[in-house]
Amino acid sequence: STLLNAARSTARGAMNSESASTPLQAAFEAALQRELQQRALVGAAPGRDELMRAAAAASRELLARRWAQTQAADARRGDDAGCRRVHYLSMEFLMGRALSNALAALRLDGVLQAQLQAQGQDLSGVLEREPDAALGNGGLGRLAACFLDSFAELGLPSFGYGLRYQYGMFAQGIQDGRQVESPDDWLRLGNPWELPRPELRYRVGFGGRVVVDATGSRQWVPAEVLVAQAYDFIVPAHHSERVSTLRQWHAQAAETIDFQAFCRGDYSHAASRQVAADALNWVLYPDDSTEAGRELRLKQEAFLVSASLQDLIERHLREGRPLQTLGTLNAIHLNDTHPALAPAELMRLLLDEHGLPWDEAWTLTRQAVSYTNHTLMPEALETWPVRMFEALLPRHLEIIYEINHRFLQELRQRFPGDDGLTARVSLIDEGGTNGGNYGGERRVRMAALSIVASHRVNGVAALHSDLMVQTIFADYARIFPDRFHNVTNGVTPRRWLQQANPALSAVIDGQIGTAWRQDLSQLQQLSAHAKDAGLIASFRTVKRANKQRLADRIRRELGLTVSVDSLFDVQIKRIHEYKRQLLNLLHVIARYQAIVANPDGVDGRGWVPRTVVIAGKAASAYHMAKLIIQLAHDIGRVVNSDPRVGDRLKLVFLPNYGVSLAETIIPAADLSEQISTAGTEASGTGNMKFALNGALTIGTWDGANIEMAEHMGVDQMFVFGLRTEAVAGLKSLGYDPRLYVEQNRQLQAVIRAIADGDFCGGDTARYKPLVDKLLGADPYLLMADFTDYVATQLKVDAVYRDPQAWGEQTVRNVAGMGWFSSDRTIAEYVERVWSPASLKA
Ligand code: NBG
Repeated sequence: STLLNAARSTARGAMNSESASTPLQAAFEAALQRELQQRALVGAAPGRDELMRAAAAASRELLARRWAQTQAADARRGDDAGCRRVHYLSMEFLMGRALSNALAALRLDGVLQAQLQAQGQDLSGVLEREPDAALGNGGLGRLAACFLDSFAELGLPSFGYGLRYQYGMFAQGIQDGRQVESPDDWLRLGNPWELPRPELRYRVGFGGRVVVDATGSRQWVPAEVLVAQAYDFIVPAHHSERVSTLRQWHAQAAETIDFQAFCRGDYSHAASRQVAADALNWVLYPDDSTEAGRELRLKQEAFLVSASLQDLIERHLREGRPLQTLGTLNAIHLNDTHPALAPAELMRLLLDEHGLPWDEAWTLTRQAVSYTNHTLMPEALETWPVRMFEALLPRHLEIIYEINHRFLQELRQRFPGDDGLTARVSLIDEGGTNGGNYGGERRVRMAALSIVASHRVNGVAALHSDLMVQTIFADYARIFPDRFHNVTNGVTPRRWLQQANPALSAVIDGQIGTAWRQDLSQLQQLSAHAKDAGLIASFRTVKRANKQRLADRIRRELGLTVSVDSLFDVQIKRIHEYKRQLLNLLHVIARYQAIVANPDGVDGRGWVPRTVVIAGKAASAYHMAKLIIQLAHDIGRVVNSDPRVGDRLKLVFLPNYGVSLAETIIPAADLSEQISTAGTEASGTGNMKFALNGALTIGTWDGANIEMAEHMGVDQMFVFGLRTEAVAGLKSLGYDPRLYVEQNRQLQAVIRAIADGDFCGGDTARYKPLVDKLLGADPYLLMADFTDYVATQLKVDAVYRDPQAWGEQTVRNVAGMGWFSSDRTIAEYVERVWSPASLKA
């Protein structure tokens, strides 16, 4: 793509002048000294926390200059730059740590390391003091963070827009094998990365009523007004001096104190507005793929949308551009439906604040807005009660009604007599049919609003995009055939290979040079060397060191010793029934029983030793998911202490999964578990990170696993299980899980062990809900896929026994991952969704 090429040639220029980085180093050293002095710590021995914050502040200072340059360059860019300025609206950005990324981008890691050595500290110990910015739940939020990295790398004029949550994703503790949640107070010591922007403030209203004046024009008079204040989080490019911006909104009361009440001594009343505003900043809703049906959540969404769009319009006008070019020069992207109020708010601003007529406002809105869907789970499709809109967003509701009226009117002309269609696609669910359990309440369908108001809608992997138009959005796809596209997800190679796995990166550099860091497709060159014993040996040496690091951590945290000679078999992601961590556990039990019955292996060749590692959080109200975590702990306790088993099998649950933990686990994995029921995982991005780090995948024909298999060669992956059509076919025939259990004695023994409480001292009640569900409905077809899964695990063992074969396959996996860079993903978004040309198509 032109954008990719342009970015790469700028970077070549920047990289050639490597010696010019000396002033940068000097500036960094000076800034670091100043920071330490300001903390009055020079002379005394500063602790690792102070060093971390001083280093962060010093790098931020350098990045702030790049920020100013980037902004100035974007403001000067011509209207025909070939790309619109992108505004990526997301309720989640799962950034993780920033310091090591900033240092790598500035090429200052060595400088800091030297400085720290002088203080008797090591770099990694200091880097680890930084708390994760965990302002997201899982894949959707981490994808947004990878996109910011690629925005910078590709030099795309852009803003990420999000909320500055006081508490991010909860911290997961384990007590007696059960998940306990505690708040994640990540801002406790401040955030060295953010630049407060006190001059950027916008008013956001809630409640009140709509008044009509003598001319018939409508104005919203909100009952409550909050102020959104901006904080900028800077994300650096690695191969140029560009940075991208994540602008996060913080809510404040318009008048923070009721002074009359204060003077009366009524302090709680005096503070009440501030308290109400703070509720919006409070917490990230910790739900993944489920609807968070709370008024506060709707207010958070409206707040994000309104502040971001006011900021966009302000900038557009400040740059001297007429409102009429708003849509051709700006893209507003909805990361799932959470910011789906954007089209309604944009219409309101254009109609009520800027006086545009409806048709013109609608054209601009449709040009600007695009939407990515991230899940097919019907229960995750956001809808809000009309009643809640009436109370909080009365003017937005009027606008949504009007959009709907015009949309349905057009439909009645195009498809006369098809009342079923209009009821199905209406922006308003009249009878609460969505999910069926809302007691007949009328609701606004946010996905419908997103589709109708967008010029582009996309899914996140080929299969998902196909299923999207065949299932949940089939009616809309018939109505708007040109609107739907696919853009397969990707991950940033900077964080997920270069930083997470410096040793493997060095091996790759040695084989093919360093260009892959910027152009991941270069990895393809490795396939010519896949049989090279020297390369395979280097891959293995690196893997072993990474496994040792993880083993050390497991011993430190859990007091458990695992062997680095064992195959590290890893599943890390949110705990969800469709992701089937339970299927993984069933295999662990089956293997355990087989080891006990045949300690020397079924064929007398012994067992390939395995360490099964699981990590992930369960939504706090998701009972089944929490039960799965508990089962993993119960099984682990029994298996790990059984002297008959020894190193042949260990089961480890690492608590408090997050970005930083993933950066340690992924480089150490031999096997990546991507085992969702076919047709349920929209894409997955963990699957990509593992393969990029030389783990082989055992996986279903689902999400982006399919495209990975196509790129590396399907023989390079361990594929098992029913495919999407077979899943659908089985369900439509009336799936009976018991039939599968009856046919498989191994499966019977596994289920019996759980039901009899073999792992929890004979407590037969504990896992009854879980067993009942498996034998009753088993909606994710674990029973149907069990046999093939276990057989495929044996194939994994067979290849692992042959180090040359395994090694060759790991090289081919890495070589095949070049396409899965988020740089490629963003280049495709530019071409298909955000380019001015996409408006003409
Ligand atoms: C998730 C999907 C993943 C996908 C990410 C990023 C939601 C709603 N969806 O499969 O489950 O990789 O989005 O697209 O979190």
